[in-house]
Amino acid sequence: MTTTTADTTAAQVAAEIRRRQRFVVASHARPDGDAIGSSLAMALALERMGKQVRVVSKDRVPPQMQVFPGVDQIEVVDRVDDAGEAVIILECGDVQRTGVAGLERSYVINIDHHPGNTLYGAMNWLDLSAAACGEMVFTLIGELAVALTPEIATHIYIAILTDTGAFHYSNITPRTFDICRQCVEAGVNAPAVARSIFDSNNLARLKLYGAVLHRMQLDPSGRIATVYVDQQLARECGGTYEDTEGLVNLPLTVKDIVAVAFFKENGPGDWRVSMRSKGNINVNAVAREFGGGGHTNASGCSARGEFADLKALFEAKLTKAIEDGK
Ligand SMILES: [Mn+2]
Repeated sequence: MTTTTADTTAAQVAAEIRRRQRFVVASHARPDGDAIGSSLAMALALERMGKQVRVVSKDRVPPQMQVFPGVDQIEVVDRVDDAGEAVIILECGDVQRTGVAGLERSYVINIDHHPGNTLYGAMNWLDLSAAACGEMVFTLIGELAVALTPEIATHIYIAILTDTGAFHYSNITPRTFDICRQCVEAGVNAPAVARSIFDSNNLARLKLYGAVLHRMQLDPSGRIATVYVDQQLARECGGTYEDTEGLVNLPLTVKDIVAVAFFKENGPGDWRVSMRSKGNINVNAVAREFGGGGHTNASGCSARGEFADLKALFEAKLTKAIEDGK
């Protein structure tokens, strides 16, 4: 059965999974906790059903995630030649976000919680109310009647913990905590997971945080923080760009700061912009103006130009987002 609308249910997805044997599971490039957790929870559940499954990723798993079960089975690839009987794509608003070629040759099951999903699958199951794609995978695993092992539960928990900004974002619902409760009952060591993900810094990273925060600038209202890092600063501190993951969240620990734009220079005049916000301030709307996306409180996009010009531009966009969120 092929559905072209987003009205699909978890039960329909489960039915399509049951009738197939060989799967590829993929998520987005530069995988985050939801991408990795959702993919591995899905893969581990399929394996328990006796299915064959490959997990592929365009980019490697960040170091702080490498300690978790099953991470070593993720294949870092640019393309797949044999996409199995079905490809399950998690967490991707469009198929290009995987960064992996050849996936669309198979029967694509698109499972996502991002607004603006392009419905690229043969089957499209969307739930914009899910705090993490991991919540959807949890529901699907229940439909498939696979028991919640400690390993599967750990990956669901990682997905939720990271995609809610450690329970800071406005996407949280009672269901979020109900799923987390069931994960902890199934054996998740919640403090150990949090320590691994959030407290695995090295000294170079901490120094880089310090240098970047030292250059932080506030808009005249004091509500919007702008931080930026270029290759030279990263080198001087002995850190890498990978070490700046998580830094974007730090300015929001200041009570009066409600939105952050974090600029990373990829090359001359070529910037990756990550944004974070509190409450109803919709940084996804800002990111989408620049061809990016994400969620209300956490989004990203690319932008070209001089830093000073981009800083002014994003401050103006974020000021409008603050006003729209009131
Ligand atoms: Mn997600």
